[in-house]
Amino acid sequence: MKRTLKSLVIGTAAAIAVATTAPAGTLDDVKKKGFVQCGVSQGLPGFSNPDDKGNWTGLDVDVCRAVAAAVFGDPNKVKFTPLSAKERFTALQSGEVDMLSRNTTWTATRDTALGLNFAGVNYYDGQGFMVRKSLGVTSAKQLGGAAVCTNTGTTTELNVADYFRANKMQYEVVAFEKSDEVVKAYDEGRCDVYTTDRSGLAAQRLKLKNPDEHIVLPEIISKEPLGPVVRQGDDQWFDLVKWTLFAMVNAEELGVNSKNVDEMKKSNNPAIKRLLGVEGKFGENLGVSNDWAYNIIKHVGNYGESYDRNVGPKTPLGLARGLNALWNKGGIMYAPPIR
Ligand SMILES: N[C@@H](CCC(=O)N[C@@H](CS)C(=O)NCC(=O)O)C(=O)O
Repeated sequence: MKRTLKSLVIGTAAAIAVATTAPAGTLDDVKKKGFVQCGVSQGLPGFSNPDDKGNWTGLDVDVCRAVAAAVFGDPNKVKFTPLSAKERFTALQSGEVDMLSRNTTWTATRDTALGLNFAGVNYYDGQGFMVRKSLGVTSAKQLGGAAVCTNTGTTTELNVADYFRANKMQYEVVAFEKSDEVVKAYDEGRCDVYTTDRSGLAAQRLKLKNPDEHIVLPEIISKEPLGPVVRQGDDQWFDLVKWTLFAMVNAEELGVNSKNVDEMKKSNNPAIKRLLGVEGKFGENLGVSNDWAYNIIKHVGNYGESYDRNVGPKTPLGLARGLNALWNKGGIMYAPPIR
């Protein structure tokens, strides 16, 4: 609690400083200290989750590891700071973390007034509702009068207010800062509905006593483009995080993955040559070595590999690619070209 208050004060000061003095140099700082400090969620299976040995995995964790691989050629040169939704922005503004990769929705306010920059989208999502099957509800439109469990400091809170107001339904919010408190309250029946990003519902459902007794309703009530975030005013670091994500998406599009990347270095395809640093000085222009993307792909994989490993149909989350499929495969995942 104390830390939250302190970082809130620092966070406010830093936000003002960001807006006026534009401090830079995160890449140099990261190189000097030898690791990336990455803000992640406190435990969201498939996205950022520690095992019993403190080893973090997930789609969001992979973005942190990919940045470490781009800077150091080593995906392990990263330290993780678990942050609640409420704490996350002050932690980034104050410099406690170098970047945030934590199921964070790109919104206008966050991208402007908070002094932050979104480096892209690593998961296109939308907000949904989960209920007990025994409630007998099949549509969110039947939720009038419900007690709704959710997290504080999120877009979720705001969307649910909009949705119930627009549909002229009464509701009661039961909100907590920590996600596990939300899960517990919902599981204990203190609320009828659990609402968050649909990917979050798929992840948190796994923590319930009897996951099969719950269903996610069909309505998707918002756009939640989730992606990594950096401080405003540091274009070099912004570029690096942005192009790390783009490299993973471009690698999938070009058919380059962690298994074939060494072979692919011999490819005649000029786009692959540029991606892997065989031609051009794209890494140098980012302030890292020219094999930056090779290192990302070799050690972390392309976007599709990361998706399949962490959240895809063969994982406990079982999320279909949907919107997150590549733009030429029916989705909207698209990266500008490396040239
Ligand atoms: N995408 C929304 C919601 C993000 C959010 O914090 N969701 C909760 C519920 S899924 C969460 O991440 N919990 C995991 C944790 O705090 O470790 C936002 O950016 O405001």
